[in-house]
Amino acid sequence: MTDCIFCKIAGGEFNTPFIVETEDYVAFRDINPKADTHVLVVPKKHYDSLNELDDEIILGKLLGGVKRVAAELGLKSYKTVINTGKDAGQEVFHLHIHVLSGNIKGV
Ligand code: DGP
Repeated sequence: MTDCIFCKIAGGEFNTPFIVETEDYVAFRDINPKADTHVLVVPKKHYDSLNELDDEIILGKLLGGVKRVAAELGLKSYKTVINTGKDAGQEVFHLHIHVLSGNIKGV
């Protein structure tokens, strides 16, 4: 999607540093961190939310991405969150998994 900020980030348009990158997803730091460490794991393919995801393989890969972020950053304890829909607090309508660790304020 041309007007999607996470599509642009995942496509490398802003030279965002990636903690992990594979052919399927990228992981980068949240611009408005709600914990000492706050990373987003984002598929390269656009899905508005979990509700639109039609590929369970990619879901497994994204969770694998969470583990890889934790290993890369040495996180022993962390929370993962997927907000689905406006009423649940989703602001960016490109599926993403939050990874939060240390002084978590909530997302
Ligand atoms: P959610 O509420 O689940 O849709 O979370 C969206 C998150 O995305 C929110 O914590 C802030 C973050 N975010 C929004 N725009 C940008 C951006 O341009 N860059 C980065 N790194 N994070 C962003």
